[in-house]
Amino acid sequence: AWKKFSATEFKTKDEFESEVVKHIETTLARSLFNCDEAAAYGGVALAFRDRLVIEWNRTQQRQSSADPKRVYYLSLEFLMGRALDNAMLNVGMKDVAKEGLGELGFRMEDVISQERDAALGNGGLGRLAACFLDSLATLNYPAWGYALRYKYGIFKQEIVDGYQVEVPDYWLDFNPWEFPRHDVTVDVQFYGHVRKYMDESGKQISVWEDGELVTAVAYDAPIPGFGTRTTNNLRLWSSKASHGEFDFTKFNSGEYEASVAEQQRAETISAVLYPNDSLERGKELRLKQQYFWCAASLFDIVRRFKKSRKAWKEFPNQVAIQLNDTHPTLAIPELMRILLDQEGLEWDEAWSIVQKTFGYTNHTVLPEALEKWSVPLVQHLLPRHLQIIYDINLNFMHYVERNFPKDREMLGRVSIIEESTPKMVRMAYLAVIGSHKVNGVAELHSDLIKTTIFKDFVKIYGPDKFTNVTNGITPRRWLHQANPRLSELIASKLGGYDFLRDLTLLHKIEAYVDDKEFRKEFQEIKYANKVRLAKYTKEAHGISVNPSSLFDIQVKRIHEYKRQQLNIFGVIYRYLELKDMSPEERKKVQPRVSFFGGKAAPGYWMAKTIIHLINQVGAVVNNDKDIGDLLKVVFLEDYNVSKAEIICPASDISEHISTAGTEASGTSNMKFVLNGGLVIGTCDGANIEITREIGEDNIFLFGNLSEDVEDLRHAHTYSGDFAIDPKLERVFAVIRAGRFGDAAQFSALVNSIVEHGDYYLVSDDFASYIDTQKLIDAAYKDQEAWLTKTITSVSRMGFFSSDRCIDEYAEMIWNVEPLAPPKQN
Ligand code: DL6
Repeated sequence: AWKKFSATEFKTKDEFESEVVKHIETTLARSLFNCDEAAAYGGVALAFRDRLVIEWNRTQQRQSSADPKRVYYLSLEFLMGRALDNAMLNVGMKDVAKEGLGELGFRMEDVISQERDAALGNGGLGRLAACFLDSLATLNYPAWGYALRYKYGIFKQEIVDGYQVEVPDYWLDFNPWEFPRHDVTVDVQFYGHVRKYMDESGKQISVWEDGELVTAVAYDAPIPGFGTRTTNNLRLWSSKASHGEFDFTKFNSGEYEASVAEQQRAETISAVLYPNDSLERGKELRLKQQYFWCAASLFDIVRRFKKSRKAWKEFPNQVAIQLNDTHPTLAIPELMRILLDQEGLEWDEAWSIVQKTFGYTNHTVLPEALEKWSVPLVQHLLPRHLQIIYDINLNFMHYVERNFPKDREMLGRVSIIEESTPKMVRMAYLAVIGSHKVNGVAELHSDLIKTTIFKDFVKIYGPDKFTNVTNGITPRRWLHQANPRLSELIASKLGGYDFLRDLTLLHKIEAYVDDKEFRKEFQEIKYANKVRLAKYTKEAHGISVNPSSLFDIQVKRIHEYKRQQLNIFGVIYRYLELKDMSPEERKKVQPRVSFFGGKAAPGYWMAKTIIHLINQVGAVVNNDKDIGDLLKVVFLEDYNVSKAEIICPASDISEHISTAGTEASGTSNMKFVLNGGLVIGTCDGANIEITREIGEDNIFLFGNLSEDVEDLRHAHTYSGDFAIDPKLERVFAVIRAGRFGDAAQFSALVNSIVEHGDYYLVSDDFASYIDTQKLIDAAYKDQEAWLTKTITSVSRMGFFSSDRCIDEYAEMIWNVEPLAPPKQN
């Protein structure tokens, strides 16, 4: 087993049991005679929490006294999932706990499953942030995460009559992992106006006056590293009225609603996570959320820095702030405001500090996802910040004018202010200008941002400002926790669990690729994981699937660019081919289960239509007696992190089939391969680097390349001879004929391809997709060769650990060093 804590471990299972019982009986005030799984979860979580808190306090004390440079990861989303299993594994005491729980009459899996997911994110961006926190702590970096404490995380998805229905997810009923810090508060200002005057020395002073104050209250959660005592902090801000609970005067005069109105208005700020993935709608509340969180976090960061009494020029040597996408970009003018208006620095000094402090990660090139805020809205909500943004822009425009005097149009192209009606603030440009490094999240993506959205900025700043950090995943959650048997098998061959801290060690298992025993065990583990998913599918959806079938899985947010529509059209085509076959021919067919899962943004009608089509196809195919087990279609409701832990280890093939050039990286591709599944994918995002690492023979690539996309789109619209692929035409014909229910419901989806230019190139890639699926069927028949591919792939996945990412950020962007805990005897 991995080395355990020496200071805080449970010495025996009896000690563990007695602490669990103590918490059940005292903290939770439950009788042991009436102790259900929920109470058992509470007792175990609190017992482990006690362990974490000791190391958490020590880590904070250690960091305070050493006062090293710290990293602050500002992310509006942290898709954490469940905490208990992770805490047990990182602390290294799960075995003891399992035994102890058994004696108390509970199964560990049942207790773990009582915990609600902390689902404070939409998808890849938020889950990446959660993996990064795990790696930062594991690698002993002094780091804090900052986000909002949403009362409601991403909605729960229910499927009713084949349609997605959104249900609020109130996750805070019982959350033993958070600690309210009622003494750590920040008053955040909105609205009002700016008064300017000259002081005696002739310096212009700006004062942001009046407006409205809302109080941010800190809630902290411990983030334990794996195999280390470092336990970092995730600080979430909750909003409340700054003038107390409610207005007694109004209450006394019978104005009951008005008496709590201010409180409600304030609490609304941190109430709900916006459920849009890759789309910004420009709503005032969203801008309020962003500023509220940036202002509270920066106040906190500056307060910590000021304790050291260092000069301001030392700030970038003590503080690295990473902007996870443009959502925290207001932190740039906010730090300027603090330095100029509150600390009295001159512009140039303040700006130099700001640029050295921030780094910006871009996660998308999709135009609809690039944030812009209307100037009148920013003026109304944050009048002083708008002035600062205009000043930043003015200086930048002068710089560009001086350096590119011949390219007059460049000014308009790169200006932070878009000259539209109304004028808009381009947040990505502000983020680029205010940061010293800008990174993309996979090689192709990092190249694309330099040739598309930030092309001019590469000319202005030179290429060195732009860099790449290919995404990664934490092997602790996505191998050790999700697939304990595989983790154990690997450990048995490598002589321990060191590979969980250095994933490149995985390469050593390639030596076992021909080892009979190893192969057998590896195959059995995959089968057991498929049985686990089959069991879940039966329990949750009443659908029986045969674990010997090829499990084909696509789980991610539903979006046209991710092309779940290509997948389901392919499934329909497969179904039609099966129907055409004689019973004899069918006997030769490789049985397959197509699993889908993912949420659609509530306002994204096309994505919801795709979900509906998948469910309608499932209803027909799964009940067709001719087909039986040859094809099943399952939509896994309410896909989330804890379900992903069951789903990812169970794939034979997973689908990462975005239109080339649209998926910045993808991270579930990494999770599936690490767990012994192969990939069908386009040459997009991290698929390309996965191919480089595992070898072309071990991945099924298809479709057009990103460099061809623009020409194809152009041809669809202008060449006049855009013809739908005949196989796809056949699929459309049966949809139109009502084979999957009322055709009218799917006409917009079909027409987006047939009549509206097929922006996502579904038709262009369809034939190559179908052919590649056939190759997969054939390859799967040779189970031995398939197994060799999967083992080889796992052994070559070392590059995709989020630990590697964090070391790259630390070296190339943050310039921070780990602060390891002292060794214990
Ligand atoms: O970088 C994490 C993740 C990538 O793996 C996905 O490819 C990308 O789509 C996602 N981006 C977003 C964009 N949201 N915004 N803004 O979620 O980031």
